[in-house]
Amino acid sequence: MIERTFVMIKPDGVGRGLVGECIRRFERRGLKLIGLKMQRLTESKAALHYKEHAGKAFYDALIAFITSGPTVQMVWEGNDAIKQVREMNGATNCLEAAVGTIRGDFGLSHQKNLIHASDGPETAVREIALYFDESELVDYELLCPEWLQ
Ligand code: FUP
Repeated sequence: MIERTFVMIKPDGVGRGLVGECIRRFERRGLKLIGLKMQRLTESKAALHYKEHAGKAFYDALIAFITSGPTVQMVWEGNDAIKQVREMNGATNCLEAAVGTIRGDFGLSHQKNLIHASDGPETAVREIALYFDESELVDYELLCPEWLQ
């Protein structure tokens, strides 16, 4: 089933010059980039993004980290995109992420884990709407989409 998922490259991913690497992986997999922007998150935006974690022991440090530098927001579309992107990112803690995933190949931290992706269909809808107007999502055809179904 064709799905949309929200992906964000975190301040460590931007600061380490891994934006292109992440985009390259998703593009080569066959996913379609339909939304893209860059911003430094305000505390209030970060609090909305991570509202499910409010009150947890790691919450304050997480908000400080995610607002510490620029981030890149993307919407990717494709067959089973939500699960496939999560698998390409790897386990939340980079120390437990499989080699071959973005976190397993480029990270060594639990908190500074380079990239975020929606964990389910409802989350994807909520997160896309948090960062993008529908008018900012672009409709176009990839070359040879029949190879990706
Ligand atoms: P994920 O779904 O992989 O983005 O992970 P979670 O929603 O469980 O956690 C959100 C972020 O909080 C993670 F990306 C990293 C951070 N975190 C910690 O710093 N410590 C923890 O114990 C758990 C999560």
